[in-house]
This record gives sequence, C-alpha cells and structure tokens, in this order.
Amino acid sequence: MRHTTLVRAAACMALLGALTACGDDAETAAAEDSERIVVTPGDDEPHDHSTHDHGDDGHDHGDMGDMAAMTGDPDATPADELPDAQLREGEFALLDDAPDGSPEVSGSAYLARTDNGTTLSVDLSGLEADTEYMSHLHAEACSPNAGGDHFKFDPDGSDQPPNEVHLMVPTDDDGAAATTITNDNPASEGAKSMVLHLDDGTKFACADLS
Ligand SMILES: [Cu+2]
Repeated sequence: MRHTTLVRAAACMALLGALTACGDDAETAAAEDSERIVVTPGDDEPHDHSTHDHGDDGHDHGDMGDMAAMTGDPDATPADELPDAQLREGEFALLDDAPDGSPEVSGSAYLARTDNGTTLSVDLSGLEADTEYMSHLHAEACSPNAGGDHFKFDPDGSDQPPNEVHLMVPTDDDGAAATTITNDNPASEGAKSMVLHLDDGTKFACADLS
C-alpha cells in the first residue's frame, strides 16, 4: 500500500502540478502507473488494484482535464472593460459552511457576454499568497446551495472546458489576484455564480452574478 500511495501521490503531482485535488482521471492514471512501476522483486503478493481506497472525498472538482483550457490571462482586457458587452458582476463572500481558516477573500467577479463569446474576470484580495485557487462558473446562486453544480453551455455535454468555464486563479505575494478567461460561446445566461475552491476542492467563497 505504501508504494502505491507514493506512486499515486507522485502521479498526482506530475499530472496536476499540485494545483488541486486528484480526481478520477488522476487516480485511474496513477493506478495504471502503479501497475507498471510497483514491481518489487520478491513481492509475491499480487497487488489487487481494484480494492485500493483512492481517497475519493466526494467533491466533483478533481477532474482536471486540459490545464491550458483553464489558465487565465492576467493581461487580457477584463470583462468589465470590454466594449459592447452585457456585463454581470458580483462580490465574493465566504460561504456559510466554508471550512475554518478559509481565506477572508474579498473582491469581484465579472461576466461579460459579447457577440463573440463569454469573458470571465476576477479581481481578488485576501487570499493566501503565492498559491493558486480553482474557480468555476456555477449554475445556481450562492445561496442556498453554494452555487450548485458547474454551469455547462450544453447541459448534456462534457464537464470540462470549453463546455464549462474553469479558471485557475494565481495569487501574488500579497494574496491578490486578477485574471481573465474567455470562452467562444456567448450563451452563458445560465451561469449564476462563480465559486472559489480550496485546494482539496471544497467550496469556500462565492459571488452571485447579477
Ligand atoms: Cu466550482
């Protein structure tokens, strides 16, 4: 088990750059890695990979997909400065059930719809310095259901970008962050909130988009 755990951790680091929790894809990949790597001479007990506890913590944000599709551009024109856009915005607040010790984030989310697509920007402070937070557009308001599930452009489509909007938010050495991501699809009316996650995937802060 110890080998497997180490291999899994290493695979998670390699796959995710320690950016967020490992999900099903990472676990599957790690399990495959462990089949190849953990071949210990004299280890005559075959590993049964079907029974390992992969530590699923129940959240649904571990499936990382394509990192490039969720990397924002701090230098892009922010959503609230785009011309001819339909703009919604909201202020971040801690969720009622945010874990103790969650950063006291403050700041705004901006969602702009243009003829050409949807642009999402955040301008945040009060976060941990020099780290990264995963965020998404969510399909419900911040209350009572903490944003509910991820917003999907096609409700029957993929749970990865570009069918969802995922944005990695890197902070500076003061714990501030400002970044922007654009999606080619303008049909983002159904996005009701933006949710920030801790690195284990837990939701901790939310901004209603109105
Ligand atoms: Cu989310």
